[in-house]
Amino acid sequence: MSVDETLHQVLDVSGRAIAPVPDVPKEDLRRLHRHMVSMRLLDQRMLSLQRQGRIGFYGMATGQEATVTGSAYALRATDWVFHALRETGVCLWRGTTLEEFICQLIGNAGDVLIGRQMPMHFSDRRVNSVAWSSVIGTQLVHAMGAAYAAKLQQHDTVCMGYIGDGGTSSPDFHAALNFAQVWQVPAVFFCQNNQWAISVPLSAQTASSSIAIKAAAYGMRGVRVDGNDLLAVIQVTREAVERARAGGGPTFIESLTYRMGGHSSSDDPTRYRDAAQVQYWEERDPVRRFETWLRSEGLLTDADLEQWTAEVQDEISRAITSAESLPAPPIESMFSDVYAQMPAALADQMKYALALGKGTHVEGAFPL
Ligand SMILES: Cc1ncc(C[n+]2csc(CCOP(=O)(O)OP(=O)(O)O)c2C)c(N)n1
Repeated sequence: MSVDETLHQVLDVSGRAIAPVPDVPKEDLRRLHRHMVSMRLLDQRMLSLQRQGRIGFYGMATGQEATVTGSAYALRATDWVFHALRETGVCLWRGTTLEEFICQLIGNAGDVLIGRQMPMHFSDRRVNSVAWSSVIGTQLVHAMGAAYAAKLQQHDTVCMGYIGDGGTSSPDFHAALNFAQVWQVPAVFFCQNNQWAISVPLSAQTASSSIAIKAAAYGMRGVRVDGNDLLAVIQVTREAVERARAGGGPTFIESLTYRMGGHSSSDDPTRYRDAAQVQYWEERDPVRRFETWLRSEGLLTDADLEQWTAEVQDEISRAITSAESLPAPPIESMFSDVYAQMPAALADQMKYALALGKGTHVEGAFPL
């Protein structure tokens, strides 16, 4: 199976089409742009909440809006997503609401994960997004396993596993790609190469000529796309997804992009990288590039942008207000979802915890 290390592009850096544009309905093109705008605004607002101490932790996808949105667009609602820190935008595209997302950042009663995950470790079963771990790379093994199950059960489901460039140095990356190709499972492995793994640059991550070339070691098809070019990402991901769905086996996609902000709200990237590099990528901004093309096609006006920005800011404000008004998850939720029938000892502990939660002293509770 071949690896194509050419960087696939549909738009050049200035937003001019240099290759055939994939078939996407006009209304979707506008929706895709609005989604990228909302991802960017959401990042700004959430980072500000974190700085005010209203949420504990946040991970931005600023600069990566096209790679996230374009890859999400290529999937069907019935497909499964195995993502990590930078792909919450995939869930939002698939129907998670802003309020649900913010509730997870707070870990309150409106959190679909009932406060059991770190902030930003979002997943949502209603949009087929699977729970993930901070341990980078593990989600690819899960994607591969679910894809294997889909194959055995003859579902026409595709499983999309996301990973970062740093994650490609993990043993799980190797295990997932190797098994997936040997068993020809309907998976797509999508690497957002944002060129930094916290403070480790790509040059210290791998000596390979690209990330895509790593597919060759597994006999897998590998492709490389300009991740700041929304249309190219849609095209390349769509091909891979449809190929997997048709029984043609997995694909490994390297989507070249750049992490404009810090690794997370706990990081200060000015301590380890050059302002000139950031400036270089600022000039390749994915949102502006797509916007320029939309305008040239007569699909976007200043008035649209103004309206969307105002609408999204308002949606975020309302979601924050509503999320912050909710209480903590109920105490019972600490005990649920473990056993089909709660064992007596656990039921006892729940009783004590409930009483303690109400401030009632319980004789003999939790002898320490
Ligand atoms: C197995 C493992 N090793 C190290 C870490 C610490 N760690 C957390 S995020 C991260 C960098 C991840 O970089 P990358 O995979 O490129 O994804 P990005 O955060 O850039 O999207 C590291 C090393 C971890 N969580 N898991």
